[in-house]
Amino acid sequence: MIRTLIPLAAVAALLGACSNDGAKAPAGSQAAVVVADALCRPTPVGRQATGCYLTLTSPAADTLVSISTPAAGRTEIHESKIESNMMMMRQLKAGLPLPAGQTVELKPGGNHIMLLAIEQPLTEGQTIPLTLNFAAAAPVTVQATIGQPKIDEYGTPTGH
Ligand SMILES: [Cu+2]
Repeated sequence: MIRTLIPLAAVAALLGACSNDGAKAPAGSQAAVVVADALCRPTPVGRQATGCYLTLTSPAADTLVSISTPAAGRTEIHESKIESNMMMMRQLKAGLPLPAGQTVELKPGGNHIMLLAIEQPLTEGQTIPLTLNFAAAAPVTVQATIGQPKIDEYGTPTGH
């Protein structure tokens, strides 16, 4: 097992070295996590919770540990799983791992940010700030649009 892993690790190191040659990363500067396409669903009538989706690309291995926003009393990072035909959500208490250089997608039916204890209903077209806190990188604040995602929990296009 170890014998087969060593050559793979060597190849990975070479590939890593190659891609680093082209990147302009001045020594001492901490590269920021890139956050894109932040979207939160409107709060359903009478509900104080909703889900948010976005993509994260961290240049170095890191962990999304928490989210802060004035729009919600509490936030959690959730995973979704279909169990016995039911969509179940569970909190990722240790945060969401971000492998180096990989785009991690938070989307309906997958990992997502849960806003809880929302006092002011979130309505379509509004924007709210989301601050993402990481284990190593500096926090990043993005403006999330309130709207319906293009796919539902089961990956079916919603027509939005
Ligand atoms: Cu959830």
